[in-house]
Amino acid sequence: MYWNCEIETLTTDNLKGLQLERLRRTVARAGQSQFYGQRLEQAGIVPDDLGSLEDIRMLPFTTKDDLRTSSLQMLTTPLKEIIRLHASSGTTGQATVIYYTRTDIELWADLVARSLYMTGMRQEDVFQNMMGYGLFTGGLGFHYGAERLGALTIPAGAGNSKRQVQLMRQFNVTAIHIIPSYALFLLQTFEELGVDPRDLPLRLAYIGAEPYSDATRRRIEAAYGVKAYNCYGLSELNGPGVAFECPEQNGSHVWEDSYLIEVLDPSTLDPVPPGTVGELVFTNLTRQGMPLLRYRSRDLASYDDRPCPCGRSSRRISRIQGRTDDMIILKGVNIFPIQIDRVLMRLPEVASNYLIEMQQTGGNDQMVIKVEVKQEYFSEDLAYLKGLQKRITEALKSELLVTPRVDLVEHNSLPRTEGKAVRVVDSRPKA
Ligand code: ADP
Ligand code: K
Ligand code: ZN
Repeated sequence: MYWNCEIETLTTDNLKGLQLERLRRTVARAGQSQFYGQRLEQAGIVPDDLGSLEDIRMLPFTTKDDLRTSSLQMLTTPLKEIIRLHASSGTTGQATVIYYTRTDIELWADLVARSLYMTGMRQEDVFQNMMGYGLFTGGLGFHYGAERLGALTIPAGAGNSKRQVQLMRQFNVTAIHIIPSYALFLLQTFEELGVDPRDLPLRLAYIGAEPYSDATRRRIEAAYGVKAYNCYGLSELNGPGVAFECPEQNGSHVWEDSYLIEVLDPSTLDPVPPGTVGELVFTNLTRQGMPLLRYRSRDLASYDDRPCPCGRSSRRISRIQGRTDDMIILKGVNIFPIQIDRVLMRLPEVASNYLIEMQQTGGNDQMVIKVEVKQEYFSEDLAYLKGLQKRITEALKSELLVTPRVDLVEHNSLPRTEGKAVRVVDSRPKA
């Protein structure tokens, strides 16, 4: 049941003890880099000052901008010890680069293996990894983890939909790793090929890399006949496998023996209580080449410290509500795309894609949501379509508290990417 029983079921006190010991070691190690050497000296902190985990608040934060300008200066070892680099996808600007030693790669693979094992993957499984191989961590990160576990691993990569379906059939694939928006899109290829994914031996899907609602997860589970698990990670902290859902599907366990998590109010930077949404801030506890201290992820979620029936002691985080960068402000109301996802994906008439457009007309901001309608509902009956449009608008209004304009569009008419979905287009003039 557990990949690493001792670590996964530590008592809370022992887990905290381990974290404190590793935190001190990490601060000492980070201090050997030019970047943190200076930062820690400016702050006047030495590892022995950390008497408890709460003392982490004495340490300086690390931001995405720090990484953009100084990632080489964060290395604690000479380049000859570094064997790999990855970069973030660059979703919100210039990509950031992360360097790994051999030990870093091994520890990371072990965490991914631990995550997959937790959800029931075993050596007998055949695993198709449909994430982009390359600089993006979702490809190689999962690949090494699944191999570490011992599953037969197919490095399918992203895109090429027909081939994905063929591979699944040819090799009796039982587990897939796929971006959720792509999983919904791929259903159409299945349909074109006359294949029902529920007839395949598939039983597990790992979905993450972009925000999505539980309604999207349930759609994927129903259409593929699988249990779909949320996986969360970011390249800055290694990549996938920072937090992962257990079979209870009640939030994602953060691997706290390796990542120290803080959930902070993004404006005051004070810790928020369990259940309150805040910014996730992470500190590496085992990384060698490039340990990050208090990295501000800009991802928003809440945490839950109640015991989980699965017996693992690590705390759980909620679904990511969005990034601080993704927040849309409309008529003074804060909106995250996942709220729109939640409403739309619950409606049976709505197909798998939608686009949020921020427009300005006559000095007023307007949100236009283009919604793809399933073929069988896209009738020529105008009265029916008008009624549908009205129902969707009402459902969105009660969730968002402002009224968007809803445009119904034909199935498959909105732009697609093979990677993370682009949900928001802002065509307003820049202030
Ligand atoms: P980028 O920040 O450029 O997209 P990464 O490829 O490292 O770079 O992606 C990490 C980010 O992807 C996270 O910070 C988070 O915003 C998003 N992400 C990853 N997994 C999930 C998930 N399960 N749910 C929601 N968002 C996720
Ligand atoms: K095997
Ligand atoms: Zn659990």
